Amino acid sequence: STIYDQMRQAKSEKRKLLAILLDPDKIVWENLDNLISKINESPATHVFIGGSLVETNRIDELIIRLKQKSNLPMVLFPGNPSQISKEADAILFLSLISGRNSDYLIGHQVKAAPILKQTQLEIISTGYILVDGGNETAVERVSQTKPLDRNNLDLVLATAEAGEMLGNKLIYLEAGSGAKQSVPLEMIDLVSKKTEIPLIVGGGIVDLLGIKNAYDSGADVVVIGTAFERDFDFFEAAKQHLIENKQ
Ligand code: 1GP
Repeated sequence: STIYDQMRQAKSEKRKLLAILLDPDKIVWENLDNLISKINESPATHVFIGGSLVETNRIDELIIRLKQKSNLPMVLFPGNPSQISKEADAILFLSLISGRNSDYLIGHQVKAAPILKQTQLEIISTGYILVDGGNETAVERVSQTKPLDRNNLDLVLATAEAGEMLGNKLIYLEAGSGAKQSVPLEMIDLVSKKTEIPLIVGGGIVDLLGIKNAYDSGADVVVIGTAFERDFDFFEAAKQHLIENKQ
């Protein structure tokens, strides 16, 4: 079955999914084997690969190395068509539906389509919604779009509903990598209740409690980038943190 079918299945069984986001530019190559072991020891169910701007031309090599030692699905999460790699398993085919920059709504997708036709990649159409996380993040800067107001639940909901009606298979609520504030829990709750398709949430989630709260509010997939990038023992440390909180 496809990666998307597995996501649908997980959602229907209320099994929560966790993606580790790797920015190919931030890979310390000498340390890659260690990074992969830490991913394998973590509760991650998916690896997402990409970034708003990626300069390295070593994405293929990165994915080949990852696949040698990890069985997790490798999913591209590209900021632009140059980040397509045939070595991955699937691609989040994103449209930045919170913004009104036509390049990120349809322009890059038109450029990507003939390239994707030459690959076996599973294409997963994704309505990508940028929500204000309290600071200007790379997505906002690079896409030159304004995030949606984090208090405007109606607008975020209508955007997600439109994405679903347009045929998107996933909705991704994004506060931006390194966001000060992650996506509001009541927003996750509302969107998850009013749409049927799996919901991905990411940006600014830095501890296990943040992950748990997102799941409890209705996220099907949580994405962790910065917190893991800063500390490969994040998932160990996060578990510890939760135990300390209980005592
Ligand atoms: C960014 O949602 C992801 O696209 C992850 O964000 O780096 O803040 O975890 P963080």
